[in-house]
This record gives sequence, structure tokens and C-alpha cells, in this order.
Amino acid sequence: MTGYLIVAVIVLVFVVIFQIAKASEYVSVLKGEKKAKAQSNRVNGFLMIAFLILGLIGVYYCNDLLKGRILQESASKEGEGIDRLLYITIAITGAVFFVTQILLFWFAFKYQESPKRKAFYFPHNNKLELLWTAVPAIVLTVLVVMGLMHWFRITGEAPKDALVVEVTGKQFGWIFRYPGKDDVLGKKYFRNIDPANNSLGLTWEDKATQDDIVTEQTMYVIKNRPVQLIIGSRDVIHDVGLPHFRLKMDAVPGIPTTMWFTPKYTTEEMKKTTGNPNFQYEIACDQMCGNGHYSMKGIIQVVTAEEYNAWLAKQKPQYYVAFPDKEPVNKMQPISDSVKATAALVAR
Ligand SMILES: [Cu+2]
Repeated sequence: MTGYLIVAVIVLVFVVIFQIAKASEYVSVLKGEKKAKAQSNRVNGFLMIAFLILGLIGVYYCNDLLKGRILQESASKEGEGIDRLLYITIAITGAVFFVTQILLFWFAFKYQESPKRKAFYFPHNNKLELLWTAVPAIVLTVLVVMGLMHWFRITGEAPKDALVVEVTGKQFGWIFRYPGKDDVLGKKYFRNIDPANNSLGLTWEDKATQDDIVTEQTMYVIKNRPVQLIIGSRDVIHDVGLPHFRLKMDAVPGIPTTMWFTPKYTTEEMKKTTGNPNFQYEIACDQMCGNGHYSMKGIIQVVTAEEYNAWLAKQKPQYYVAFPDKEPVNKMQPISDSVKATAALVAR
């Protein structure tokens, strides 16, 4: 019943619109058709100009409103190249935007139908076709090549002194692994994954894993020292999005991806320059990865070399977390207890 009613209402609305259109047509005939057409052309011409002016004011207003609000300057040296590319792209496309939009609306106003003018028949021009195909093609090629050069740089080999951190995405969080004293990330195998004490599935038989340090949610890196991320995923595709450093890279299960960057400012320095005491460098997952996607926030703590070493000294290799009895300190425990007992005896 409701369905019929809706159909009836739609049909009636159409009938009403049709009748109004017909009535206005009769009115224009009575007025003199040509006059009505010329008048509506004029109204449309002025509307075009109004749209152009209001639109440009709107563009200026939005630009002014958002200036400096979205992000501060790049916090990584490599991000400066991205920013430069963005500004060049905006300058080129912006110039084209203003010229084409102004001409589009101005011409619609200026060259509206007039009894004093006859339209010029201009079907084709090879030179023009060539010009407006070749110029954008060359400009776009230059932009793409500049982008590619940058891409090859940040995904290519990292500087020799780079700190290496493995980043693994999971539903819904980030796991970080540092290679430990041997500077080698040991082997891992997904069947070894154990949520209790082996979240990455490290292969303990491989000696290189035994000093690897595993942390979650917060990654520590050093100011002015390049850091290479070796990125992977434990389940679905995630993405390491680093807006402050102007970088992002997919985290794909089974296919490691890499990128490197050099942080320019410590978190503390950023707190001062942004005037935000709660400032944090954020890792935002940039892939829709499931119902907890929104909560997949990681933190990058950029610190000085001394602070980093102090932090690192406090970290325990994951091997000892999984096997506390293997830890040298714990192995010593019975001896020190016996020493204490002997000392107590002697004291008596
Ligand atoms: Cu994710």
C-alpha cells in the first residue's frame, strides 16, 4: 500500500512540474518568446559571473582558514622533498585551475547569444591539439619522474649508519623489533606465533633472535639518525602512515616492505614548537583493516642518542621474557641466595 502511495506521489510531483513548465512556456509566448529567451540568457550569464566571484572568494577563504592548521613543516629530512613536490604540483595545477575556471565562466557571460554576433565555426586545429596534448604530457612526466626519484630514494638502500627497526602490523596495533647487540634481526616463522610471549613468531633456535628486543605501541628512534623500517603484517594489509614525517608504506603479510627517514626534531622539541604539551608523533594505520582500524595508533618517540641508549639499556630481549630461567640474572639467583645464607650464618 505504502509503495503505491509513493509511486502516486512521485507521478503527481512530475505532473505538477510538467504543468508549471508548460504554463511558463505559454507565458513566454504571450510575452514574446525571443525576449524571454534573451532575458533568461542574461540572468544565466550574470549567475555565471556571480558563481565565479563567490567561488574564488570561497577558495581564498578556505585556504586562509586552513593555512598552517593541517600540519607543521615536515619533521623528517626526506619529507622536505615530498613537501617541495606537493608545492610544485599545487603551483602548476593551481595556475591551470585559475586560468581555465576564469575563462570558462567569463566566456559564458561574455559570449552569450546576441543578435549582433554570429558564432564562428571552428571544428579542428592540429597545432592546438598538439599543443594541449604535449604540454600537459611533458609537465606530468616531469612531475612523475621527480616523484619516482624520491620514491626510489626512500625505499632504496638506507644509509650505513641507519637504525633498523622492524614494524609489524596486527589487528589492531603495532609490534616493533630491534635487532639487539648483534645488529641482526633473527628468523621468524608465523607458526611460532604465540600471543603469550612470542607475538612475532621468532624462531628461538636461531641465535640471532635471542637478543632481539620486542616492544609494542611505542617505537624509539634517534634525532638526526636515519631509521630504516622493515615493515610487515601478521594478518591483513595495514599501512604505516607517518603524517609528520610525510611518509607512508603498506604493511603486507608475507612481503616485507621498507622505507627510511631521518627525524629532524625530538618529541620534546615538537611539543615546544607546536605549543602542544601532549604532542606525539603518530603512526596511523592508513588501510581499512577491520572494525578496530580507528584504534590502531602507534607512537614514535624521537629522542636524543643518550636518551635512546638509556631506554635501550632498560629493555629485556624477548628471549628472556619467553624463557625467564635462561636469563643470566635469574641463573645467578640461587648462587646469590646461597651467598646470602652463608653471610647470615657467618654473621651468627
Ligand atoms: Cu591496520
